[in-house]
Amino acid sequence: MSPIDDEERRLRVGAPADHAAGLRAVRLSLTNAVRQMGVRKTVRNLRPLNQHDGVDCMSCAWPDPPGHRHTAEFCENGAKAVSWEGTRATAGPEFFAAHSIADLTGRTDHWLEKQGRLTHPMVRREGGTHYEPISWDEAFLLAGRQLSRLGSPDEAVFYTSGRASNEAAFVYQLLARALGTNNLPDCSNMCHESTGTALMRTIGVGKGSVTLDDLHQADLIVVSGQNPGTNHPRMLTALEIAKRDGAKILAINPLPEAGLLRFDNPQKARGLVGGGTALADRLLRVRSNGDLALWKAIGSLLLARGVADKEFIASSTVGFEAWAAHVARVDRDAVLAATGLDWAEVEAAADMLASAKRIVHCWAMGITQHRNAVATIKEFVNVALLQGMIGKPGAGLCPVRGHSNVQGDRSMGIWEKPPALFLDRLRDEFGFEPPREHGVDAADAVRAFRDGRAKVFVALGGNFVAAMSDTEVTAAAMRNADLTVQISTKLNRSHLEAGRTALILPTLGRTEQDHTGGRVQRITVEDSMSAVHASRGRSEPAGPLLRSEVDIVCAIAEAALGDRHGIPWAGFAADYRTIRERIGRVVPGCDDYADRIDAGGFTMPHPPRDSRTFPTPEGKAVFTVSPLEVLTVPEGRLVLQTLRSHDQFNTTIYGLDDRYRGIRSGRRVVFISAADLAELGFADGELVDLISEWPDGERRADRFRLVEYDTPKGCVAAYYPETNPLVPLDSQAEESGTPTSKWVIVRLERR
Ligand SMILES: Nc1nc2c(c(=O)[nH]1)N[C@H]1C(S)=C(S)[C@@H](COP(=O)(O)OP(=O)(O)OC[C@H]3O[C@@H](n4cnc5c(=O)[nH]c(N)nc54)[C@H](O)[C@@H]3O)O[C@H]1N2
Ligand SMILES: Nc1nc2c(c(=O)[nH]1)N[C@H]1C(S)=C(S)[C@@H](COP(=O)(O)OP(=O)(O)OC[C@H]3O[C@@H](n4cnc5c(=O)[nH]c(N)nc54)[C@H](O)[C@@H]3O)O[C@H]1N2
Ligand SMILES: [Mo]
Repeated sequence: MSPIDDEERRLRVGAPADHAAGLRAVRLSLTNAVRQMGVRKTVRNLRPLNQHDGVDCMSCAWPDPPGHRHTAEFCENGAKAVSWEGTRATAGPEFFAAHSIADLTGRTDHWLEKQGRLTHPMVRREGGTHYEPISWDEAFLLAGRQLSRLGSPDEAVFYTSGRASNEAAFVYQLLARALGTNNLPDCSNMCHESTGTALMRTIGVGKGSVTLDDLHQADLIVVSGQNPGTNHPRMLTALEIAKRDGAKILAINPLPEAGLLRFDNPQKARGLVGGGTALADRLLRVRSNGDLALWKAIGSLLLARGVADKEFIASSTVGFEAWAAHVARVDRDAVLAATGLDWAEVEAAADMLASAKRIVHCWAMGITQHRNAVATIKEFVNVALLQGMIGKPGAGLCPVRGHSNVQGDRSMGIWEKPPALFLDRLRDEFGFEPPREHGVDAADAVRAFRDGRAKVFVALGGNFVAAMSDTEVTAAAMRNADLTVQISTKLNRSHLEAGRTALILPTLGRTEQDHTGGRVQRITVEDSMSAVHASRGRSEPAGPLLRSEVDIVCAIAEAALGDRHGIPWAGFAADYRTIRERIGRVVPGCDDYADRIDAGGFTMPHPPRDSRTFPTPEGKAVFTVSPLEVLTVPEGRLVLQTLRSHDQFNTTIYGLDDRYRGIRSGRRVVFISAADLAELGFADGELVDLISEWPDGERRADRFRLVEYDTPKGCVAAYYPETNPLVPLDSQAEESGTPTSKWVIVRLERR
């Protein structure tokens, strides 16, 4: 029986949950942790999680509370991430001898990672059918030789997933730039790139402007396009604290996500006995992509009611008049068509904003992965500026980041469009002229390999083939590479759809002791609210051959560059503090980095948050005007959003359940409204193929079960990465280039 047949047979659909977390979640996470890691390792790994001088959890970028912390300062999904890394299962040379690459290609993503931790450097030589062991020295020689022989440094692409530490990220970008390229795409290109683009233009800093205290002190928290119950469970605690002090929550989401409705805090007796806290005071069931229109409408209503922080607007912003004139003309019918809401609902939401004194706007992928994502973010920034909700206690902009260190990686220079100041400081510190031309982002990287312009792909973590849009196109592009080098903890699709020669370099995870250079090494990370601190793994490495990311990157650099520019690669690997000293001299805002980390960490400067100064070209915060475009869908077609289940971390599938949405033992489902089922002539439970339509042709993903669900008419949802083959490579957000993973036009075909 094929894996898909098997999954189809087991799939069970029940009622969705109406609240998140609670005792059951804790029990499930502990049972699962002990099963995968054993009791000793469970205690060793979970106790220091998110504690002062502990291990930074890699499940999301939510910040740790500054003061008192609970004994168990982690969530169900954090425990899953730690158990997944800490598993006793391993996939070494015998495993790869027993399974050809063709065999592995036929397995599911869940099965691949479930085989356990990678323990040996492996190579698939040109024409080979299997991965075979290779020594570290030979692997570095091979990678170094290919990199040093390229016709142009731009034929190399260095991808980063947001789990890499600041130290690893810093030496990695140094390697790319010392070689001579800014080809540093990262998972951020598929994630919060739209946020960075919109915030840079409007407030001059591409990061959020709040601290955890601001959330606690807010009297209104807007949660747009985010499912915190699954993806940022510790955020629910912050929402609960704010609510206890009288805050209101406005959630904007097509789906009635359990974590937006009600929360049983597992850390408190009240949570344990049930009841819990009702979270969203109002849930606006916006139609997919309706947010831009919604915020224009809210802006116009607030203006009409005379809500404006006139002093702030006059002293600290530009562009107000043009924006006010623009939203005053917004057409109500267009807003209703785009949002699918009643006007009364829009007014009620505007009322909530009008009567609040301290507002925090939170958002995630439901906003950033749309064609007009940048315009949408700029639009609620307009509203935040109108109300002066930035740079004051209890108020601000709070993009909720995904990967635990994706923000830190950007600060360290993982960026295909590095700012000139960063490059100048890099030049001054290392005495070479870094390349100034922009590099490729994730989508352009695919195009470069597809068209033969790039030859070597190096990945510091992640699973590029499964995470990127247009799976077939991306996979074919990767197969076109001369060499792929994957620095990984677990087996995944990117190891199978790889270059003619392919290396897998197994690395330590964040929970593991790092004794590189014979000393106890720490690494550092930056959370979603710009707090930087150290993390030190506690458990025994999954195997004796594993090397740290820093060590691997420095060894590749040495093999590729020798002593070019006199960069002390071996010295960096032997003592990460020497990397932190360089970070302190290169990265803006990180002065005396090494010392301040030793003293317990610090929060990176953020001028709009700290002093209401805005480092835009105008020197002020900028109101922007974007056209209102109501995206329409041809007759008989639906808009598909691709999202996460409760049992996955991006392309890592922990299990086949999605408890909060009532799904068990299967992932190939499409959530669809009763109205669409009736209109299109389908029944709940039927099997369909999904076909996406795009000018350059159709794409298919086969065999999904229809699940009747409370989703707006015209909007369907299914899990990523199974649906990534449907997202066309060229379907990207304007300005930011992010794949439009939440806006894919599909039709259904009965099987
Ligand atoms: N356990 C766990 N934790 C994670 C991850 C994980 O996979 N598992 N991934 C990490 C990463 S990298 C990231 S980026 C974050 C992702 O965190 P989220 O952004 O919460 O992840 P998604 O599952 O993509 O959920 C998107 C949400 O947006 C809503 N949405 C979709 N389209 C629209 C729209 O047009 N408008 C509005 N208003 N809402 C919309 C969806 O209904 C859904 O609730 O989580 C991080 N944390
Ligand atoms: N259709 C669709 N596509 C999407 C999204 C979506 O919502 N819909 N979301 C996008 C988003 S927000 C993101 S962030 C990307 C995620 O893209 P990626 O970051 O590339 O993908 P992950 O699934 O997080 O990567 C998982 C792999 O990372 C490796 N790994 C785990 N831990 C470590 C470690 O400590 N070190 C190293 N070196 N490797 C490690 C393991 O081998 C594992 O298989 O996907 C994007 N793709
Ligand atoms: Mo992400």
